[in-house]
Amino acid sequence: MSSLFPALTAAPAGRVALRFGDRALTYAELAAATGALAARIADKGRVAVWATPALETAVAVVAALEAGIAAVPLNPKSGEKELGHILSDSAPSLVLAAPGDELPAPVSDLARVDVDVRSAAPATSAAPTVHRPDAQATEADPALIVYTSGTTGPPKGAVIPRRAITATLDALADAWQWTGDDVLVHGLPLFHVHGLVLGILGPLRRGGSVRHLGRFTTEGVARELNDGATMVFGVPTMYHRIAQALPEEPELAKALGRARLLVSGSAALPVHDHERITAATGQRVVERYGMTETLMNTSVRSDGEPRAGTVGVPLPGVELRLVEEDGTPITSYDGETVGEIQVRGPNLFTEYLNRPDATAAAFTADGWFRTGDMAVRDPDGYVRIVGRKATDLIKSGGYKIGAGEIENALLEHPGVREAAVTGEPDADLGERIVAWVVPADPQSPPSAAELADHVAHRLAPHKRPRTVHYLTALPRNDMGKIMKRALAHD
Ligand code: MCA
Ligand code: AMP
Repeated sequence: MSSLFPALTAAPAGRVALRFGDRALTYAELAAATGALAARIADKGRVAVWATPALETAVAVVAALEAGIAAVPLNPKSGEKELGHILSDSAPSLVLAAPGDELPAPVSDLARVDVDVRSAAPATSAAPTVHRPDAQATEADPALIVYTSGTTGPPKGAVIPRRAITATLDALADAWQWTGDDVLVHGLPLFHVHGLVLGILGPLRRGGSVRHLGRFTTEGVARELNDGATMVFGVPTMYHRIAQALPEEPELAKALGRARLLVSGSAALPVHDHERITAATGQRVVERYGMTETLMNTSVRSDGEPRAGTVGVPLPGVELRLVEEDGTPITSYDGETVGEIQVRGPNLFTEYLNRPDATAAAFTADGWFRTGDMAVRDPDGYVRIVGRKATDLIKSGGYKIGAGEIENALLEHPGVREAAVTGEPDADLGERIVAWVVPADPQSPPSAAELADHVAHRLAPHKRPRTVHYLTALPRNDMGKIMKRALAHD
């Protein structure tokens, strides 16, 4: 079986693989660091990674993959409840973290291995010969377990096999003519597929470079594009911020004009933002469509016709169909008939960890994965996503957030008697989280800031409600079910 990262031994040893701020690793240095760490953890089963936006996270994940074991990336901003769930569900043997990183409970209860990014080999020497046990791993073995929200309950761990990573990255290389000459810039978090698989493992599989901004800024994007970066990956909120900044930052327009490829994903990029960016820079942003469970399914190809508002065509190796409510495949390509997207292919996850019920529900009897995304197909096969089946899934800043999870957290606040959560359109975030709360004591309701903090600290900051409405009762139907549509239109 071929290595996930042939470039670790084949790329010119002095080529820069990773750069985070003023810290960088060449391929030779990366091979030395990951080789040493892989040898240390090869018999450790499954490991957690404290996924800060830092060199150590990239080294830790590559080392785990080189060792042929699975990595569970942890959001360092997750609260105790969320981390507790992920750790008890995935049961890692240890956590990989940067030296000096303070780990909160319950992560601090795990055995810890510090990631040393400066193991041995000098920068200019050829890549060292290190025992690379991933030669033993099979394509079906788990590579990553990435936690993703559902409509209700705590997040589920999507088990992503090695095969899915190679299949998706190689299909994207074909669609985007992505090579080792590309230098990618982004500021995405490293505990989700977008930032980690596409944004770090992608360039490393190609033998190219990635420059991570630590945190996204328009200035950072402009600086890197002016200094040789060729590609940008971002969520729509980042492109919206770019579109907003363009009138005031002529340097940004020039820098974007230099890029080979601008890619947006994780949520729909509004046509207005597409148009503003194209008008100011002459560039067209390319959209691709994926999911934690499926990695990438479709993309506008860099050699194809760019079309704002579509996510392009199925990637090589991906089978995609639209189905009616009753599962009947839709055969027309008329740009009008709406159906649920179902996909099949080597890019898919294998299961939700410890959740055979949820895994079974996610697939049809003949192996198609039900995405829950609703779409139409243009006559030439371009897919347009028009909505989602579940209104209880909110996409905010590109993060998928289940309403039920936030409702449960709100109900755990002593000042809350009843709670419902909805998503509302937001120009910056796509959707913002709105909480509808019946306070336990109407005379002294908990403040909106207190409830936001409560959710941020239990779950994660991006799951906090941005708006809180106070009600005397939630609208319910005869069955006692909360009528969220009535809420949203109040
Ligand atoms: C504010 N903050 C708080 C609170 N209020 N912290 C704790 N408690 C509070 N009450 C902090 C935040 O932690 C953050 O800290 C800062 O204030 C700003 O918060 P926020 O407004 O939420 O963040 P933002 O800067 O506006 O974030 C926008 C963003 C972000 C950068 C676009 O949403 C983002 O990185 N999105 C990417 C999501 C993503 O990668 N999704 C991929 C999954 P600080 O400033 O220190 O951070 S989808 C996927 O993988 C599939 C496969 C796909 O298709 O891609
Ligand atoms: P996640 O579960 O966080 O990986 O998010 C996956 C979901 O993000 C998909 O099911 C889609 O709803 C959405 N998504 C990803 N990329 C796009 C895109 N380019 N356009 C519209 N929605 C997208």
